[in-house]
Amino acid sequence: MGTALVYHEDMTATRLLWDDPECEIECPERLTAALDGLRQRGLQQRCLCLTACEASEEELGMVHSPEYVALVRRTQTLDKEELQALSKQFDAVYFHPNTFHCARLAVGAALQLVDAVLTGAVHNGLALVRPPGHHSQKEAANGFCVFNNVAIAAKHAKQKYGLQRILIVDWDIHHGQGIQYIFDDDPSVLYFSWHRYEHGRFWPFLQESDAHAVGQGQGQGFTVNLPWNQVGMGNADYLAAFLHVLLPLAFEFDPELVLVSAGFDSAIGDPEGRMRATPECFAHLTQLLQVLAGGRICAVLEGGYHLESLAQSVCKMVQTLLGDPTPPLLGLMVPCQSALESIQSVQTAQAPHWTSLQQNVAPILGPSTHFPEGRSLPLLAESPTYEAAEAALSPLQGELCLRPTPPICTAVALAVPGAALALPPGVLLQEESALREETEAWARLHKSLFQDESLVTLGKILCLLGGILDGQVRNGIAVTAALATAATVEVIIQRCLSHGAQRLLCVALGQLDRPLDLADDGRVLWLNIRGKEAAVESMFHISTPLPQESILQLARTLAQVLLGEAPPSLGPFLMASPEEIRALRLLKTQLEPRWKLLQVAAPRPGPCSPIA
Ligand code: X5A
Ligand code: ZN
Repeated sequence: MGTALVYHEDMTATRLLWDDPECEIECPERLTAALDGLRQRGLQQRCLCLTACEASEEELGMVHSPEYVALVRRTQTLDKEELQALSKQFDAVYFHPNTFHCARLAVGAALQLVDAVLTGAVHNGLALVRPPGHHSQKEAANGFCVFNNVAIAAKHAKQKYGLQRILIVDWDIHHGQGIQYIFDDDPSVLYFSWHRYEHGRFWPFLQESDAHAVGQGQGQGFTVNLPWNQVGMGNADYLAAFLHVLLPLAFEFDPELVLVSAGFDSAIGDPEGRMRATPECFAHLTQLLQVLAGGRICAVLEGGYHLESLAQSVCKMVQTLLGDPTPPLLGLMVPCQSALESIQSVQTAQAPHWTSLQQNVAPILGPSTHFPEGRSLPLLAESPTYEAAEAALSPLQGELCLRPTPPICTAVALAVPGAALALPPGVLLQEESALREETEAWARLHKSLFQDESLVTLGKILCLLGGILDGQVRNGIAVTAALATAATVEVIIQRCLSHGAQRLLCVALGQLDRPLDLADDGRVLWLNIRGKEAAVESMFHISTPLPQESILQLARTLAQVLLGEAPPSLGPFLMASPEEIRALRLLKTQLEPRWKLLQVAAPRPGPCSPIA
């Protein structure tokens, strides 16, 4: 069992009892919609389902004051008018006679999930809870939140398991100011939050939600705020934030556990967020986090108010936690100007605290940078609707999303007897070969290089490739004699293209020349990691320096990761050498005009604009 799902149906037992347009969106149907979605797609059945238990008052006490806990406990016996009067004392909160029970279940669910992951019962998991938690503070309910589920879970992981570094990723569209306050001066908890901000004009209207708030005292640099100053942020903007802010810091921090404040009001269709990231984006965000902390991810539901969008996003996340391949992402991967400005503001604020940001591999863009046609700017666009996004799904996209996960994960074509590669258990050893005539036909492209043994090798590889192209096998490894490698790679590429592949990424480790007659039509992106030098032959033909690591070690790690294991931690963060930094900077400068996700810095409009 790999993934836990923690839930209790009693958490649907709290709801708004009076008229309040601000609070009515936090309704019981949120949980049932998410759960029904998981059930209908057969995902719930694949999880280890745990029934939540109430957290104890002692556990609540790790974050909240006894007086506040007593206040919430007393709401159990209040009548409607008293509940309404008490609710008014807080910002965007409602109480119900069942609030105390539900809120304790929500905390309990988060704690059980942490226990399941840290005892090794599961790799990761999701707690589906109400009420949410990330706005809640030591002595205050706030923004539909009563107890701070994720903050208590982090304290629990520190106290009970002695963890020293916990990463909290808050992708809810609101700022989890409650979590920020609780860990403000604590360097053992790195809190990352992005949120709709609009220069302070969006709820909860706090100065301390801006990028300059980085934590206090020892905790400086361990609060990371990324304010979105426009609505309409999409897949490319979210990915850019992860790639250029969160992941560099996370690798440098090297967490032992990742907690996700998983709010899905940051997805398309949500009335609160008004953003446009599609549900598939959450599969990718999850996958990017899976490389951290040995894959120990505990996600806890926060917001998410468009029932269908919420259900779909939850499903995409759970599917990824279960290890299914990520679905393709919709839309051009071009971050918008406002997103780039926000990202730069965090980088500037955090640079004093993080080595990975000081390297500043990012070139500062000149004002000539333009946006390609076809990307409407969020400001000009009307609020995107969920229905419009669904309609925009191309038939191909639909087909790709529906394609079932291949029955076989990793296959190995072993052509070198006693190959040095110690194969991890669980791989399928490929015995079959492609038909002899077919193999010979492909080999004829490279007559001189395929003889006897290498022809047998090629047959095995073609068979493996066939399995992948037919959807029977998810990925594979072929171990071949060095001599035929270049020609083999070329045949593989041609075979994929003739199958109808639109885009292929070839990553070549070590000295391997790109096949000469490869059409430079953008279908093949050739990335060679080799030697010391960096070179951009074309926008689709790139060489980068090879880090000091043995190829065999890399091959073994690669095999493990292909099988779905979490990659090993990289250990203490090492500053790249000046040589490597120079090489990477060169690559970025040259590649950026074509590859927009490399952009990290927005042109700064200043008093002295550069003269052309
Ligand atoms: C958990 C969460 C939002 C509160 C919005 C109040 N709270 N306008 O999404
Ligand atoms: Zn929210």
